[in-house]
Amino acid sequence: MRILVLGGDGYLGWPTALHLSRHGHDVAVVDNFVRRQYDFEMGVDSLVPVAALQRRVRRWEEVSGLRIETFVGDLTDPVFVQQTLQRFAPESIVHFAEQRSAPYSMIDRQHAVYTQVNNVVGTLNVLYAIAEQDPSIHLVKLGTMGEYGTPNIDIEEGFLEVTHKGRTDVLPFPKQPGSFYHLSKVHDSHNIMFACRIWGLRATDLNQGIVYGQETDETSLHPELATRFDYDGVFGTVLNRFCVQAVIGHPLTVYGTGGQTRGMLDIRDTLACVELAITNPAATGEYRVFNQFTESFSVQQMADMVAEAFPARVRIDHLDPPRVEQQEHYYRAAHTKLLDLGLVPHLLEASTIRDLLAVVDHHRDRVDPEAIAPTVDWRATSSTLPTQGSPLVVG
Ligand code: NAD
Ligand code: USQ
Repeated sequence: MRILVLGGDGYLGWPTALHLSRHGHDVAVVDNFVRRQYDFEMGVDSLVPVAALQRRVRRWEEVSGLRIETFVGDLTDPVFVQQTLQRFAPESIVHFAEQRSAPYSMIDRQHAVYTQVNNVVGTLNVLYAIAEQDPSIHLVKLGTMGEYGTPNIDIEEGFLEVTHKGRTDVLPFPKQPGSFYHLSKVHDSHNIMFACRIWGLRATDLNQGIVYGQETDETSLHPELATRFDYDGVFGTVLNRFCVQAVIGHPLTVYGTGGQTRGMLDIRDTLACVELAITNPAATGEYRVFNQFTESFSVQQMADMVAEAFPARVRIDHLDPPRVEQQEHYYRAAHTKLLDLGLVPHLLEASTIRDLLAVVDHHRDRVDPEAIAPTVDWRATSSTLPTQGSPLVVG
């Protein structure tokens, strides 16, 4: 299949592109490198060094004999999006290309607006380009489990049967997201569902949980095929951060009580899930939702697991919570649709954490301990207006 991977220079997009290429698909990647620019803006860096995209692609051709085409540009530019679809003529598009950090979106007004414009406008441009060029292209879009929030009822996969005043319907599951970033995904979901309804497009919204891990079968073939690994207070995700903290002897940073429970998955399962969605496409006009995670854990459980897997003593601190979120709550979310399609999950075991600790240990000299503390406060409402020379010159 011809597959266009949007955001193919990122943490998940790059290993997904390699995986699909190795599995016989014709792959091209799109990126505008804005993720690398956020690092410059924040003064942080990926723990694992990442080669330039052009270099990665050359190395992949050398190692595998397979070509990956690259398109450099911004999805918020509709001409670029249309031309890219015309040139590559994909059968499937996997869309990872969004600003994906909740804390980044909560820095101030400017970052909230940037996040929503980048994500919502980029996705709209993709929908229009598909509708105008070839409505049979299957869009596989990365959403998030955080769209649902933490309701006091079981979370279903996208839709809920509701009986109200004697009448019954199947409606989108209520959304209670916890950041302007997570809200951007809700807006995307509504736009995609609407486009499927009015133009007969077909799309799969992958409501993904938090990903952990760094190595995949393909990225481990050469150091220049490695994917990024974020551990800083803005882009680092919880389990990856705890592994870095353990290795450098920093107390694990549990926010509040640590009762926050989230769906999690191994990076290798992200690749498998995306491939399953592509090879079992949605029908014409169908908008479907898969909950893409394999297990759920509380933040405290994750901290305990890392502490147990680490050979030396690990201190666990409970920080004043920087986010506004429920700390003790009910959490049970359905996630059967990908299993039904054949997903065989990599579950989180002590050996998985030890493998991740080994990756971190290999790069421990690159850790900047000053990047670890959380710096973004959900309650602050700074709304500085853009000035000339504003640090946010993205997109
Ligand atoms: P990432 O930031 O590492 O990768 C995203 C890539 O998209 C980057 O390379 C960035 O440069 C590119 N990009 C962003 N805006 C763009 C634009 N306007 N035009 C072109 N390229 C653009 O993020 P990731 O961790 O790989 O996440 C990928 C997707 O998966 C995101 O949509 C994210 O919301 C979703 N997701 C991630 C996780 C996770 O734990 N990492 C969990 C659930 C969902
Ligand atoms: N947390 C801590 N300590 C830390 C870091 C995080 O206690 O040092 C807590 C947070 O308060 C939160 C939970 O851990 O309760 C998860 O935080 P996170 O930063 O790992 O994940 P989140 O902000 O939800 O975002 C990440 C990705 C995002 C994706 C989302 C999936 O960055 O792109 O959409 O996971 S989900 O959580 O299912 O919405």
